[in-house]
Amino acid sequence: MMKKYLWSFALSAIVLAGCGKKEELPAPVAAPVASAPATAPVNTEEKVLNIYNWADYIPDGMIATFEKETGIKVNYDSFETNEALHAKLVAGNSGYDIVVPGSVFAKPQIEGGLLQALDKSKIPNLSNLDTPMMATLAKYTDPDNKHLVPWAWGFTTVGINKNKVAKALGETPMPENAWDLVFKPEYTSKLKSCGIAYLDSPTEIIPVALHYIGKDAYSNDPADYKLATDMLAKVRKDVRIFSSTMIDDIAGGKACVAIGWSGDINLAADRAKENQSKDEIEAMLPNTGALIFFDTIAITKDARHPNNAHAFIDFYLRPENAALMANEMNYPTANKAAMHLVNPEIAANKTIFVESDYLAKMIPPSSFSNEAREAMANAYNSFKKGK
Ligand code: SPD
Repeated sequence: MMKKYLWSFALSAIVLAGCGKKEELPAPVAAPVASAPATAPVNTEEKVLNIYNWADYIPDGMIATFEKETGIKVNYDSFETNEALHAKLVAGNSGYDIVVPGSVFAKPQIEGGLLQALDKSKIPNLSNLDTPMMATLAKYTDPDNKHLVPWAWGFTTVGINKNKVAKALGETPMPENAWDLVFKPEYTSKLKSCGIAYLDSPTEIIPVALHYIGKDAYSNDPADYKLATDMLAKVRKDVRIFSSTMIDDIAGGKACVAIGWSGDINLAADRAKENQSKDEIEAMLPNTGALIFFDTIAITKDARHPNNAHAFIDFYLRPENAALMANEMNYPTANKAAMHLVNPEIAANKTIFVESDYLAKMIPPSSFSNEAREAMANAYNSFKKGK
């Protein structure tokens, strides 16, 4: 228990440190209103809730439990990239009440008025969240925690099928830096035979490429994107797949190495075991660090069912539901009250709940200006087309 507390505090400290602050104690988070009014207002909304979340991010049965308990019918759709969600929000009238942007995009979405402030009196379970993590989110993404509640966090890294990679590399030993496997021609030229997959998103690939070449992963300078794509161009011919479905790509044998998300790579590992495959799949901890992300629940500005949305957020923040997400989806939760319900096997997995020594090497999330994202998309598209 104590170890887990230290872990969450360490994450907050790392994120603060990465943002140029030294050992500063997190600002206290405003206490959520925990008690319901004497007479709770009646929810007169139609009993519908439209949710748009990342693929493979919710345990089976969680929606059915919510529907049974509340009588609210949930329409649940999924997306694969922050860009896809962002485009829907910018276009307006998405029809979604709840969305789950990565914090990199949530910040400009808040600033652009695309998300509404939460009514904290309707979310008493906010008090279950880890205070230092909420302070971090407040400081760098969502001042006063007005709009966002963490769904989960994780990191972008390299996932491998160990046996296939070893076979394809032959005499060449594994590199010290796992990013070499996807960015260095010496390795990609060998691994192309068993399949290299990249996430299909400018804001996923350019930041890890920037980090690899020693630049700020969250640089807003288009000149840095040019340096990143110059590096990427050298391995472009070796990349077989651009997709955000690394679970299928790796577990299904289409790729032996992928740039992907920690939890999804661990899900691919679980799937291989379920299928009694000999393949051993592993989320790597590159010695130069990996990129941390936070995915956050928010209510859209034009949500037609905001009361139902608040009810779902409060439901998700129950310790048993947050723990179920961690246990089944392999992503750490920011719900401190859920930590004692996380399976020991998941809590002990160092590629899910990474140790504080490795956390110190990780790159904390930040965000990009709208102009930078546009420049990044252009650079990425040229790279992808091989131009
Ligand atoms: N299967 C759920 C994947 C969630 C990934 N979110 C990643 C955001 C990183 N930029």
